Amino acid sequence: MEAVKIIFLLVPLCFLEVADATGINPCCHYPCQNKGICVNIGKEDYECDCTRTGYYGVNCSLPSFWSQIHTFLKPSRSFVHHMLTHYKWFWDILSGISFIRDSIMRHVLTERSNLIPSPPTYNSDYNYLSWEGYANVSYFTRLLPPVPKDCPTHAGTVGYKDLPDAKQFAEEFLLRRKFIPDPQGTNVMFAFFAQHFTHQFFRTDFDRGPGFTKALGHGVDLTHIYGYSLERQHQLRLFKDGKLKYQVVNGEVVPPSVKDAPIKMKYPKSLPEEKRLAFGHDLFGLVPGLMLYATVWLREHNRVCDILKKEHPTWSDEQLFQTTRLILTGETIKIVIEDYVQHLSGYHFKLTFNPELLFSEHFQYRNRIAVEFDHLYHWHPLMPDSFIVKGQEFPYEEFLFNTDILLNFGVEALVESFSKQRSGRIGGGKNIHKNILHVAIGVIEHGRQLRLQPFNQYRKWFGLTPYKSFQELTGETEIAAQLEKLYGHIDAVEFYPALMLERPYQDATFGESMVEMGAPFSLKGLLGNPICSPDYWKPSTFGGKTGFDIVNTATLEKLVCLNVKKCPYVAFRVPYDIESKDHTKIYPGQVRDCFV
Ligand code: ACD
Repeated sequence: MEAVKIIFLLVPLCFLEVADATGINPCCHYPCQNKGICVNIGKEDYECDCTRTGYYGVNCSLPSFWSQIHTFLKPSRSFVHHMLTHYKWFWDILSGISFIRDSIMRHVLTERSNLIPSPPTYNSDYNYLSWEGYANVSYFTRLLPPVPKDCPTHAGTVGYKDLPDAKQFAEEFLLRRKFIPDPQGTNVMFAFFAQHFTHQFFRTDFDRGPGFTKALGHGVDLTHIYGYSLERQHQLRLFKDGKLKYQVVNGEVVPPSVKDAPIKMKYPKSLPEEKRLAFGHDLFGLVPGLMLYATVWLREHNRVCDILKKEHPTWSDEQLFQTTRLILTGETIKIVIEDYVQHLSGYHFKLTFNPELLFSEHFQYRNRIAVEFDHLYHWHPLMPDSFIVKGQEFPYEEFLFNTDILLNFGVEALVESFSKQRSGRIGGGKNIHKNILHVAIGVIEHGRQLRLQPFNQYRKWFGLTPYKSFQELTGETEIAAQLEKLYGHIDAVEFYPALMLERPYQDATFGESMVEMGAPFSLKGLLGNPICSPDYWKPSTFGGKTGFDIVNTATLEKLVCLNVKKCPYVAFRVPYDIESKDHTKIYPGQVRDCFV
């Protein structure tokens, strides 16, 4: 044992010699393992702070007894993922036994959330803990501090000095040649939900830089529905019975025009004023998919107001509005966990939204959006080559800013069409439509500007084994060889490019890292919402039992079908069996009676 310890102690000494000789900031080598914190001492020395890591030694590489037991007993992530996505009969049985289902769900929530530091730690200007970094919420937080500025390469010490040109990289590895449909049967309805929902908390403040955000609520605050300032919210409100402004076009309730709700929206100059609709988010006039969800949530808000008003005829407009907003917040989280993440995960285990599961745990009801989460969530491969509405094909040029598509086709037709059109596969590369490739180029460039640590450092942070080769990352040889030529070393590969090019799980939307990194940010963000805390999570917060029931029974299907005349096919998955060439064959999970 002593001999082993001596070897461990010698490793850092050898390493320090190298650092001495080269005069390189030793933290550029990421010497501290297992989440130890690297602190420079003088010019060429360092110290690893191993406090509460479960490891000790100069580089926090020696496991404590309990860490060894834990590592030994912990099954690999890919094994757990395999289990969860296979053996449906087994999960059907377990999901039916409520206390087992609850314990599994509690475990998922705590394991995932515990990976996210709370309170948040670093930001893009502070790679050490500081009050400014903590208190200034106009920054995105960061899981890992930026690569120190004095490191010899962008990745620290490995890799080439010059990175591949972002545009050339995206054109070579991310640009779609031929549409690759998502093997999980994900549809365009899902893609637009993702876009609509995430834009409430991903709003980079590009005027200040890619490390800043304009979404100061850092989570599910529904500012994309109600506006991100009180002034904007007030312009969108009717100030009667808690409701939002609306207009009726072709017999359908739709958002008001900017003439009636004068707020700043981004539209091309050529679009006449009466066709400009007003939304909580200034960019939601971009695509009819966003307009669709904005319309559905607007109707839902006013529908819930009517229900509350009936139960509480004495309530003011303000109380009706505020309570309805909390109900919609609960509905959103419920739908995201039980419909959206459930679909995305491909799990046979039934995920549940039940905040009470965490009441016996140590859990911080707060959240700060991380810049890594924002980058990870650039799921542009989801977007198809064109959009099919009631059999009519719209290329991007005709789809963008086309409010007529919403006004003329209406909610039911759009829901049905988007639910039946397949979206693209996110992982695996070469699947971003040319019209939106610039967004991916931007993410790569911003990742560099922000000095994001290399992908393998993030793998380690999330408890995953770092990839040893490019082949292991991509699961093939051709792209791997090209990447190796560009980066020189697997430890130099960048965060976003690697997430996109990682070998997807078999028949899945993306690979291991997207699941293992995306889930902690997501579940912490969802359950960290104040409405999930013990003081909020009770019927009175939602106006009583009726409101609480609305939250607890919310589904995507109800959201749509309670707000249209005739319930269309609505889901996050196409209705047909994607394995079969015959697309009239119905996917077994989707056979259902119409809700209303
Ligand atoms: C688990 C659950 C399954 C996780 C599967 C995939 C996760 C991958 C990416 C994130 C998915 C969805 C994001 C949803 C919501 C974001 C909410 C953010 C709120 C601030 O195994 O744990």
